[in-house]
Amino acid sequence: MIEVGIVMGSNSDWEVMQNAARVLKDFGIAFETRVVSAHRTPDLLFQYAEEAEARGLKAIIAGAGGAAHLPGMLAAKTHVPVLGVPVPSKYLRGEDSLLSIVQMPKGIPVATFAIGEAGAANAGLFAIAMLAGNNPELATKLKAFRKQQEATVLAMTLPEVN
Ligand code: RP5
Repeated sequence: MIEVGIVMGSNSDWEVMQNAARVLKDFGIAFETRVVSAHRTPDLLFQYAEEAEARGLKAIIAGAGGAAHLPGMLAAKTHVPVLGVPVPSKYLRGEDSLLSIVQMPKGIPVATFAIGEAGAANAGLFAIAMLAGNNPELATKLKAFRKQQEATVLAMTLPEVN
């Protein structure tokens, strides 16, 4: 059963959002990817959000750029947790996306991540952490991932100064 939905406002967001998909795939999570535009396909947005809980989704990772209403509107229409990823925009480098996603009114939360690739990857990891609460095997994988990161940093060296 699909546990996580990854949605984005345009296929132009894929370069960033594929980082969430990559993380979920590496951890063996069943996920789906969809283009759902808040402004251009609002009916589809409502349908996706309204069906999410009954379809068994445990989290929705939503990425959008510019006037990024997709995560907030999804959150308005479903109780499934929404993880918002600000996609870098052409003119304002994603600061518009970030502010559009993070400044939700009290009562309708969207967990907001960093602009771009790191945000997409971290949204994937955050969804995994949510699922790991009920899945000991997944929790073990997450701990191993953290240990691997730790080992990588501990093995880092710096050049000598001549
Ligand atoms: C937003 O507008 C999308 O999320 C995308 O980041 C941005 C540009 O969309 P395209 O013009 O590339 O389709 O809705």
